[in-house]
Amino acid sequence: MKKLLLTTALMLATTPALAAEFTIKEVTDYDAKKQNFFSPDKLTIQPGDTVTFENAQDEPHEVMFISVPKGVDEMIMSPMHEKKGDKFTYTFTVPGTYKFHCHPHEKLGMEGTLIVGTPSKAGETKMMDHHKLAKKLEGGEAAPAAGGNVAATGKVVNVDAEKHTIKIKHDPIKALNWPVMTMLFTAESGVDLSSYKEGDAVSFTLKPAGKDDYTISSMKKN
Ligand SMILES: [Cu+2]
Repeated sequence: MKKLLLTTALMLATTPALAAEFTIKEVTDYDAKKQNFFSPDKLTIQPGDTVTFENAQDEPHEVMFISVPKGVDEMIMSPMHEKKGDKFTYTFTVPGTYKFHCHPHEKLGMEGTLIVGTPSKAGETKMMDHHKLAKKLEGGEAAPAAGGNVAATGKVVNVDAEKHTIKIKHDPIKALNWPVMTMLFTAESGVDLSSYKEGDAVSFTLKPAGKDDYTISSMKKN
């Protein structure tokens, strides 16, 4: 056995490394502290390796590379992953540091880092103007930066009045670049959730709460 291991080690040392394949899952977990995340959100691979981004459930996610090594001359971006199992595969050849996020969940902190070979040093990466590109692809107007409150509509999925949380399948929210998503929101203490139930059509206001979060500051039935 020892001899076999040694032989294998020698083979690895003398033959070029085979390209490896990795998977990063796009996860929505309403019980997690951060509801939308990449798993893993940090990964180191070698040049020539392939990464598949795969949706773990039927919630929409979309991978966009926002910062890449200067030698990369194309936009690395997946189509919208609407369904469980939707995936996007890319082979990384240029060494350095790559940062990516999920476009719909950008403002909710769904992001990750990929190192190919060795990390980039300061000044060796460039930002990708993905918002301009997304605008082109969607053929619409760029959404205004969401500095303040945002009006939204949707349908109630379920309510936990005691915890002050409500799960809503919201309509597209242009101001945040959000497609239809089912999301768990916390309501401010002044919002009484006890009168809402599954299936209610609602209008509500989202208020920025910290870097990656929004709370419901007002709500009414339609
Ligand atoms: Cu996402």
